[in-house]
Amino acid sequence: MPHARIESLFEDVLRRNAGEPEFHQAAREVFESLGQVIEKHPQYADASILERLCEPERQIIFRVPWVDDSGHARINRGFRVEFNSALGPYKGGLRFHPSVTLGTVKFLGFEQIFKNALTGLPIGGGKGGSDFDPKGKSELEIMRFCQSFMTELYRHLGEYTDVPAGDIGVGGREIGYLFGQYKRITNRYESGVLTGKGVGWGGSRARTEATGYGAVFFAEQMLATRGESFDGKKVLVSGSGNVALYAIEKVHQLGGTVVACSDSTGVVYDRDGLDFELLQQVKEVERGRLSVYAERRGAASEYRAGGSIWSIADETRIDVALPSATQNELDEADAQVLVKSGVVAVAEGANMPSTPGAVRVFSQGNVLFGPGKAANAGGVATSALEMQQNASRDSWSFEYTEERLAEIMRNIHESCAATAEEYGEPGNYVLGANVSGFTRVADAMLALGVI
Ligand code: NDP
Ligand code: 2IT
Repeated sequence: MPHARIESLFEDVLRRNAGEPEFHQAAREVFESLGQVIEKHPQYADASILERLCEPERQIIFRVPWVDDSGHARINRGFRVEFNSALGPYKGGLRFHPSVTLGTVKFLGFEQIFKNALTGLPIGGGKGGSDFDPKGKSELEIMRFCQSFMTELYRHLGEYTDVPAGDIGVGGREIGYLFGQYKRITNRYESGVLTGKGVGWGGSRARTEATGYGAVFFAEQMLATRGESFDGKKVLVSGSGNVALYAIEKVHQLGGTVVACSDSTGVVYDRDGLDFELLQQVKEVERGRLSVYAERRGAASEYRAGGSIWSIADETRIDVALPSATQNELDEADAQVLVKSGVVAVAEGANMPSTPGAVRVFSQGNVLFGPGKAANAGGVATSALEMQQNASRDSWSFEYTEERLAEIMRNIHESCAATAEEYGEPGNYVLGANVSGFTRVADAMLALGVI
């Protein structure tokens, strides 16, 4: 840590949040960028802005009881961490995955504060979820779970208070059940209380595509600083969920070729490029596994059960990597393989997918590295556009919404690049994103007083 006060504050974060290593990791990464800012602006330290930022405004933990198809009562744990509302209502997704703990939700909520500030839109930071595992559950079990989850959470939500959306394991189907239950309990058709809704009932066009498209737009901007584009580039995209899928589509539209993607059980490697339509059919429509995609694709596809997607860079030259599955999925050794392969740009579609060691390797290797809070901000930004449409009872075209998204990603890139330059580290998007996001939230917190 570059600064004594920040160092001692980080010790406090460790002590006050024991057993939450992902939160520690996210906080450490932001703190490491803030030395110069704190020196330059003593008013932030005087008002204990960092201390306040690390303490969520409110944390809600609740029991989620539901009945499975065989009639057994099942219990999960629900979370919502309302981290910071200096810039707007708490905003951030819900994650349903068996690995979810309070620490997971806190790391995601903390990242979300700065990400949302970077969008320039009026949204605060929050995150939620449950250790519920949607895998292998029937449609009715998913519905009952979502209804029970909302029966407890609804009292904390509202379009001016807290506006959840999707994340891992939560997509349009789950948002539908959650919204239905909210509407039923409150007797209000309050469209702006959730985002990621279906286009036919208050959702925004391009929200489904927004995170993946946005990550590719961000990478495109980074490449442009070196006079390069996606045209002819060979790309790896990890994951095969919402973010990965639409990152793949956009890379192909821009003339690049995505040769591999993955899920938690394996990797598909298609030397001549993935078949986006087939992938979308298997993953989004049929909710199938990647192994099914590989089977249907036949000789054009190789399925590697349990394999690592990054090791493909050991076999063939890779130009761009877009980690889009989950946290800490790309470690130092993976980063070394990518750098050796000649990778020029990495943009994080997922939240914190690269370990600190991996980020160091990219930086030493002069790789353009777009951290998640900048590169994947297109999803939440388009959620804010959905809130705008809901507030005006309007519905925009796909083309208009996508152009707004592209413009927001250009602005985020510009403000990260300009801030990095101002702080003497041109090209350091980690520093640029952390300082730029922090400054916007900190200035609003100063203006609002000690609350
Ligand atoms: P999905 O649930 O649609 O897809 C998740 C993908 O990641 C699946 O392929 C899944 O494989 C894989 N995955 C999840 N957990 C693990 C794990 N522990 N180990 C290995 N693979 C895993 O989620 P999203 O695409 O929405 O989210 C992906 C990432 O993007 C997350 O980090 C999320 O926080 C981030 N993000 C999402 C946004 C959004 O708008 N949805 C916005 C910004 C960031 P499997 O099916 O086998 O579990
Ligand atoms: O990590 C994220 O930014 C999201 N999961 C999207 C949040 C949102 O409110 O759209």
